[in-house]
Amino acid sequence: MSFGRKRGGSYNEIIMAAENYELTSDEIKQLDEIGLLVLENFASPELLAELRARIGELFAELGDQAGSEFKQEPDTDRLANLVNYGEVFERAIAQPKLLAAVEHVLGSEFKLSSLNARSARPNTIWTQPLHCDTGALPDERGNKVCNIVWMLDDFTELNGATRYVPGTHKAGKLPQDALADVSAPHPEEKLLTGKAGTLAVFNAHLWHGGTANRSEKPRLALHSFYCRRDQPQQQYQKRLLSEEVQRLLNADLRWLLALDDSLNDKLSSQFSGRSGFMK
Ligand SMILES: O=C(O)CCC(=O)C(=O)O
Repeated sequence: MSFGRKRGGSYNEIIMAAENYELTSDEIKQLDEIGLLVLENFASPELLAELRARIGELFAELGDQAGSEFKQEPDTDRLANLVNYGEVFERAIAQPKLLAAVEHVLGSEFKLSSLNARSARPNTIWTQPLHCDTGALPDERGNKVCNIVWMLDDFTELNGATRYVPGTHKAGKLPQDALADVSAPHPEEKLLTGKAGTLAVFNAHLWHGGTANRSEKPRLALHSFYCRRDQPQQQYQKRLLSEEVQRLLNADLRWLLALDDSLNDKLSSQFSGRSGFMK
């Protein structure tokens, strides 16, 4: 890894801290071969409680406006643009071990693309189509997108756990171009189940999607989504974060959010807003 060099005139401590978290060979193997790395008990009970409490407050406070910075999804409650809504989210996006995993997927030139919460409503039949995030395929420079799914509730066989098709991050094709029905079960799909506090780092070219929540309770996840710096952010942070929030961010978070990055301004002002499956 090539951390510790100067970026835009200042050392980037976020990235330097990530360098201290070498992934194990088994973790690298999971990311490279399956396309996903599961980190059990990653979020401490305190962090989990803080995230859940703030997200609960935001759903209540924002009401119909919840998630309005992005797109609507059937049978699902969503929040978008979460860096705008509390310091706990700044901590979530800058966890060194997670950034080390993101760096493994994307290389050292990455940024936050968006931070969303997604709650699959109970007793519903909506299944997300298999998709790659933002509909992106890797190019000659490598992977473009990496998503981290934070289980803020247990993910079970019944309550809408995420499905994925191992190895498809290397398929070089989007599921909609390869499958007759992207909403149908895939013969090789696996279900990502686990306890609240477990995280899964996805090479987001992996074919994946949320399943129907057939349980009696909502199923909540946080998605911290990163992309290569030469790609548009899914949510253009400079436009969406309030002036006050931007003023309080340190240089490292400003780098991670690409707030002082003219290439990002060019890309994200024109091309942000893409989803892998929502119009
Ligand atoms: O929340 C999940 O289970 C995964 C959601 C997902 O893949 C998405 O919204 O793009």
